[in-house]
Amino acid sequence: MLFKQLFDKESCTYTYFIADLDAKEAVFIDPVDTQIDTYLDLLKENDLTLKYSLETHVHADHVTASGQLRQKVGAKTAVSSLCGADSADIQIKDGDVFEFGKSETIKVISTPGHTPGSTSFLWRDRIFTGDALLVNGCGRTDFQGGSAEDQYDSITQRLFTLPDDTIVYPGHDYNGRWISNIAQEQTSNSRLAGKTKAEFVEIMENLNLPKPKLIDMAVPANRYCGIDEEQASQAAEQRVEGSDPKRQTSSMEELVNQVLQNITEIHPTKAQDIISNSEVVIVDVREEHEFNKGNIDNSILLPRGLIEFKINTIPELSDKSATIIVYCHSGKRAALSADTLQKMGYTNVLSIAGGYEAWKQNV
Ligand SMILES: N[C@@H](CCC(=O)N[C@@H](CS)C(=O)NCC(=O)O)C(=O)O
Ligand SMILES: [Fe+2]
Repeated sequence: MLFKQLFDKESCTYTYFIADLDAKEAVFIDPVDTQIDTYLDLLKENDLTLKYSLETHVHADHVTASGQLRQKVGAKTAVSSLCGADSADIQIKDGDVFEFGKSETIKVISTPGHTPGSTSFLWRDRIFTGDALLVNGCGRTDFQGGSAEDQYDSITQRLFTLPDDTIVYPGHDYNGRWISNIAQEQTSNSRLAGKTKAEFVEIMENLNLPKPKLIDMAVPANRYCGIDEEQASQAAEQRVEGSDPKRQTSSMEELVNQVLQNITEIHPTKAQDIISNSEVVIVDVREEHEFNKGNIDNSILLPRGLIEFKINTIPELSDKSATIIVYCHSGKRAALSADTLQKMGYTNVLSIAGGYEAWKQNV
């Protein structure tokens, strides 16, 4: 095996590289776009095929190299289904298992808090915690739909229940530390050791950290795996069309089927009826290039993956009891968005069945 902990000095990000040198297969976790040449050299020098490029979350402080790794060496990109990064090949959910090499497995443990889609990966006796648990710290929870309460539960119930000597590999360190282990964090992490949930939340609410320098550029770019939006959207459409029955991770179709049980879909003519007769906020959750080609009158553009990031900047969405009608191209992204909005506390969300395509045919 070959295992490397790589460091990007600009963003203080750790990237992990795991390779089975006999089976010639490798995996990256959280690659950074500016380091792409190092990654390609590593693969070439060892004659390796890159099977997966995994993300612990949609990063706010750097752009991922996942999309480039997909384009250049054919890796499958993977990120939590809760991140709204529809262009990733694999929409990860808790409990998924990635297999590579002769018999290596990486198990997915959902650890929301820093962002709703934050994920940790367990490989052998090593846990890659992204920005959930850091060495003597943890990821901030004040943007991208973060939640200090969820962070506390993720760390104390999911990570601190791993064996004591599990090695912790963080997503960042700003003070030159590289690793830790579960016992050490449990006993000495200053934000968590011996702290109640309420004490933890108070600490997190008073961090007063400046915004990451690249956030306004990095979050939108990372929803497309760090590459050009149109190319990434095309890749996403191809992925949704052709599902792989042998895959151990969930497809977009499965996710949509699950959320359809929790949300309310309405026929386009019913939507038009509501729009003509009452006060509603119409939200188009497609991408900007799709919106620009035609949309429902008076709709607001809020792409699905930017909902948590941008919602506070939209005055029409400040009232959580407002009637909100969401739509996308064919109904899938709108269903997922309606579910997200409901989870954020919106109580009156409707999704147009069949999306803008059905709207055009019926209205
Ligand atoms: N100064 C850094 C800020 C980095 C930052 O806010 N990092 C996030 C992770 S994306 C965090 O959770 N930091 C935790 C901390 O600084 O305690 C930048 O501008 O990029
Ligand atoms: Fe982060």
